[in-house]
Amino acid sequence: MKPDNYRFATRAIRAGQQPDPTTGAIMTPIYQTSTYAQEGIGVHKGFEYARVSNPTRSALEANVAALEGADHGAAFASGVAAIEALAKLHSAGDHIICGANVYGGTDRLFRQVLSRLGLEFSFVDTRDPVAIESALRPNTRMIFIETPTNPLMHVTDIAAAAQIARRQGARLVVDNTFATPYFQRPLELGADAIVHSSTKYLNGHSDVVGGIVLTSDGEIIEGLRFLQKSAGAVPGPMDCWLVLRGTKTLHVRMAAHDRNGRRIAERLHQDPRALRVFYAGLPDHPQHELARRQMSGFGGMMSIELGDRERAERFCRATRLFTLAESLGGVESLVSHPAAMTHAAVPQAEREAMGISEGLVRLSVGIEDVDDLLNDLDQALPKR
Ligand code: P1T
Repeated sequence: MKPDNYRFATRAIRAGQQPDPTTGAIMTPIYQTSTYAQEGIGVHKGFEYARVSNPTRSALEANVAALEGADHGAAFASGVAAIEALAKLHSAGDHIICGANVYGGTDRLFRQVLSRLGLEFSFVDTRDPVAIESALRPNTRMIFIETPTNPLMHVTDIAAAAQIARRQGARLVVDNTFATPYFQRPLELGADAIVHSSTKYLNGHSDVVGGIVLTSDGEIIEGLRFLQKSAGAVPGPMDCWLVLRGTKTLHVRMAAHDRNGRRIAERLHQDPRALRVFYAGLPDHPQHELARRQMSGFGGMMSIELGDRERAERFCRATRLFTLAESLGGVESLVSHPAAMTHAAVPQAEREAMGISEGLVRLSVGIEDVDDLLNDLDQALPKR
């Protein structure tokens, strides 16, 4: 199929997948093989060794590329492996601007691993395009943003960041894990590449760790394919197959996450026990208008400020449906404490300065019955 001719739901279910040429199997087989027979030296069917390529992985890459409106996809063994590969397109002495608030593991990778290898990083509040502009150096090669951010739901103007990147001759990379292509398509706003932790909404069932990069830039995809082959952080075929099964219902799940997310954010917003609710869909979110412009929905991620660690702990102990766990984006609802869990690796001063406090808890609203979720939050919120 030519995916461009179809709308989102059709692409989610069909793009990248043809009936298996040998059997007619409708579902892409799990090509659980490490290697492929060759007819003669250098004569093969396009597959030589599974680190380099695998048909199940190729199907997933084509599927998610079609959802993001990209020409190419490159799948990795985890979200952070995908982000590492993007950074490794660059060399010692190159400078990368990273959003001040990103997933704690991204922050740790940049600060504690890649800085040691000579890449230079600046962490900048990318909500303000002027701050991005001021952080530019002659050697700036990449601007890396998350929007909305984990866990504070900060929103960056993707089109404005893309213009700055273009003027500089740098690449804009957007981590689109929270919004997914169902609600936000950064390439259409000028980004050069998109990265996902496919562990989250793309897979949607909390049974895989994976990452994927989508791009229409020939140089970027060539570099990523070289890194898949040379550094080898590739996903196994079973995991690719599970994500491919997940993307078939992405549109259905995201619409349900969004419905539940809006209801819950609105209810929490009216509840004095939640001191602040961070959700881009609330009219009092400082960047609500921008979020409405560049996103078509707000999904199921939000954070709430409960005041102090003791209240946060009481809340996390008291929820019955919202399970205390790392990760997000599955059909089941989860709660987490960013300061102690997902963002523990971020230097404490920076964490506190941006508002990842000891009283902050993050909700990944699932697609259970919303009244059950509302009741669970109501019984768990600590009295003031
Ligand atoms: O966990 P992994 O698949 O390696 O993905 C890393 C990652 C990248 N980008 C964003 C926005 C993320 O949220 C994550 C992973 N986040 C969690 C595990 C979490 O609980 O926030």
